[in-house]
Amino acid sequence: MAPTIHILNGPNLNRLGQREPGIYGDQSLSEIEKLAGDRAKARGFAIILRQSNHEGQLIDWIHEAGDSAGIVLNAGAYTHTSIALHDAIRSIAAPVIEVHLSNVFARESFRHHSTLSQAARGVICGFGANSYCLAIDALADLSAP
Ligand code: CA2
Repeated sequence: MAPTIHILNGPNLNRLGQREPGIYGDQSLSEIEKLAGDRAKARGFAIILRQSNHEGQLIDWIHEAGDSAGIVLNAGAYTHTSIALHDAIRSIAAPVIEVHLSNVFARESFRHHSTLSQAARGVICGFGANSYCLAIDALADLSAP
């Protein structure tokens, strides 16, 4: 059976494609998920796709994915505030790749700090929807024998 990876998206990412295309691109979350699904399949993974606007729900899903082949996590603005998500990442064995559509370092200073990066296996930002595909490639490389 194919190993499973989880793509978890946080608050407001369900609004993609409707506003601020100059920052986040013009694709909807469903379109990004389709792209990620295709890449995951090409890299031999089964994929679980989820989005929530609620921190506790994201924490529960991180726990659930704890023994999977990995998590691609765009925690939205919780990236910059959430010690609970940091602790959730540290509480599981699966590698977590933090992703962002935008280059957060080229934006407002409150986006320059991530509470998650220290706990994550790696961080990819600034490549739009391709950030997710690059993260899936990274998980595939990590699982390679
Ligand atoms: O660049 C990213 O992927 C972010 O994680 C997106 C978050 C933001 O808070 C992070 O700093 C960087 C925002 C999620 C989407 O917010 C929208 C805002 C306007 C229109 C549509 C979505």
